[in-house]
Amino acid sequence: QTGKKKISLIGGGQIGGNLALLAVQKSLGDVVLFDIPAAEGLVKGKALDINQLSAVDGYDCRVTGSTDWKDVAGSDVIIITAGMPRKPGMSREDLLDINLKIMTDVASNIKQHAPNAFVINVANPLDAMVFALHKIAGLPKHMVVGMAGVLDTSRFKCFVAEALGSSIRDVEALVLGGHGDDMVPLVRHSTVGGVPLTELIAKDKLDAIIQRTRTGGAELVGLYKTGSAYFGPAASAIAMAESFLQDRKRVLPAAALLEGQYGIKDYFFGVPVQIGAGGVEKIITVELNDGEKAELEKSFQSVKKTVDSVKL
Ligand code: A3D
Repeated sequence: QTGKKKISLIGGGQIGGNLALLAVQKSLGDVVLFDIPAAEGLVKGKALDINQLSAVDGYDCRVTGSTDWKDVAGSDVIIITAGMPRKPGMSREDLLDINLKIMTDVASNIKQHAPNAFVINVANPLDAMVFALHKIAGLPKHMVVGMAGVLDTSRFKCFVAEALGSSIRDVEALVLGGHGDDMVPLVRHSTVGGVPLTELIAKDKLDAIIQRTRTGGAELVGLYKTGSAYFGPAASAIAMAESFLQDRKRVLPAAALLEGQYGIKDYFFGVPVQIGAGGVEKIITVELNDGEKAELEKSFQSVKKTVDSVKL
């Protein structure tokens, strides 16, 4: 036992390995990289590799590869990436059956071994998996959240910065809704250096950026062919973990349990939330116009359809 925070990563695949590296590089805490026994060599190998890399730049946090849930006990943060990624031609919903089985195993073990952790889910289909996680693990609603919005927003910001040739640091954007192709990039609430996006980019160009953002995941699946994005998803989940561990109170888009906000009740859905030491400390409501409301409703209906098919 050390005085450092403890971060457990459930799933030591593509995203899991990058999460471990980023957590160490940002000195967030000691890391347990957990996977099933068949992947013991993979997680022990990644742990050893990262611990050796630590000497180069002098990182003080350590990674342990493990297949024993006992090692996850006492975690401050858990990030779940256990589950199959998409292959070309697959939708996120095609992963539901297989990933729900995995989530059932993972969530019951979290309930048993680390019920006090702040848990961030990354596995797809995102909004249904975080719903199942919350139900099965029985965690308080403010301690469970799904990562999608930070990644979707960063894709949008990346395309905007590219189109304008401007620094990505000055792009502020908001993407609401489910993690699917009908997510809702809110152009009206997006700015570059405080200037509304609508004044900087022509409508047809903006529409193309919105469409590319919506299908951003599939674009990467098409390029990689054997799996889905991993650098972006890892960095995005780490931003959320960091805000919790360091009580930064950042306002980030994430899938949180809604209880009437945006007219939605008892579903996890992507909205701006404040993440601090208390977990999801606030859910922020944005005034939407009729067009935006209609788009959000369409996105919600897609999420609802998948979630309602989940039998627990
Ligand atoms: P991959 O590299 O296959 O890693 C998944 C790991 O999970 C593998 O090492 C498996 O052995 C492990 N695993 C399977 N079952 C269990 C279990 N019961 N307990 C512990 N570990 C287990 O996939 P990846 O890292 O590329 O992607 C992981 C998940 O993230 C997939 O479901 C993707 O669809 C999803 N993903 C989500 C986003 C979002 O923005 C929400 C983006 C990209 C990928």
